[in-house]
Amino acid sequence: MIKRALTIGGSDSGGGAGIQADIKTFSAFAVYGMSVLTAVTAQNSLNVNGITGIPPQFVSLQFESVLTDIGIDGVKTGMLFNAEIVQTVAQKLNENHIPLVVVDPVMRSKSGDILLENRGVDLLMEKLIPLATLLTPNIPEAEMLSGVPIRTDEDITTAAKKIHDLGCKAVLIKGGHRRGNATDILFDGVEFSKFTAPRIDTQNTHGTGCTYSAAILANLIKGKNLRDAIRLSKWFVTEAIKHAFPLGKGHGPLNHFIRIEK
Ligand code: PXL
Repeated sequence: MIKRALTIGGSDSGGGAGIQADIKTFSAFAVYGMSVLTAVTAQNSLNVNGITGIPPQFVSLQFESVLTDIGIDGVKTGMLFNAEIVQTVAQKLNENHIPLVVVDPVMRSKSGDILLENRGVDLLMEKLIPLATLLTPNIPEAEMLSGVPIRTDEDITTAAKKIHDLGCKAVLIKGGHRRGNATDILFDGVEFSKFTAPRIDTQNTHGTGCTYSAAILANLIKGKNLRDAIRLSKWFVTEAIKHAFPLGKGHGPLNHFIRIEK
C-alpha cells in the first residue's frame, strides 16, 4: 500500500514553501501527501503580505479527520505560528503515538517575517521537540534553541549537544546560512555525521528547508535509515536548487520534478 505522510504547517500562496513544497516533495518520492493547515500566508517570491492563523480546534479537527480514516505513517511539522497551535499539535502527536516525526522548527521566513511567535518557541522546546525523531534547525534556529552563538564548527557541536538534550532522538543542523560548502551536521546522541554538498550560486532557494525535511520524512517512511534518508534528501534538494525555476522577482521556487529512482 502507498505510504501516507502528513505535513502540519502553513500555506504559501506562492507555492514555493510550506505545505505546497511538502506535498510536491512527498509526490516526488511517491508518498501520499496530506496536510493539516496551521496558518495561511499571502506571499510571493518577494514578500509575506499577510498571515492568518487557523483556530487550534480546527487544527485538531483536520488531524482527527485524516487519522481516523486515511491513517498516518509519519508527520512533518513546519510553520506552527503560535503557542496554542504548538500545544495542540504536540498533544495530538503524543496521544496518537505517531512513529516518525520530523520537526522543522520554522521561526522566520527568508524575508524575516515571524512564522512562530516567541511564546511558541518555549512550548516547541518543552512539548514538541521531545517527540521528534529528527529536528532540522538552520543556524539561526539552532542558535535560538541552544542559546549558543554559532561561528565555528566547534560551536555547532556544542549547540547540537544542547539541542539533543531537549529530548529529540537526533538533530540535523543545516549549514545553508554559513559560507563555503553547504555542510549539515547530524548528532544522534552517540555520534556526529557530516553531509556536504556544493553551494549553488542562485537566488532561487525559496522553500529549501521545507523541501529538505519533507524529503527526509518521505524516505524514513519508506524504510530508509536516518543517514541514508538524509543523504538522498540532501542530493534531492541540491538538484532541485540547481534546476530551480526563475519564477517571480525575488527568491524563486525549487524544481521538485527532477528525476529520482523510486
Ligand atoms: O521556509 C519556512 C516556511 C514554512 N512555511 C511557510 C512559509 C515558509 C517560508 O516562507 O511561508 C508557510
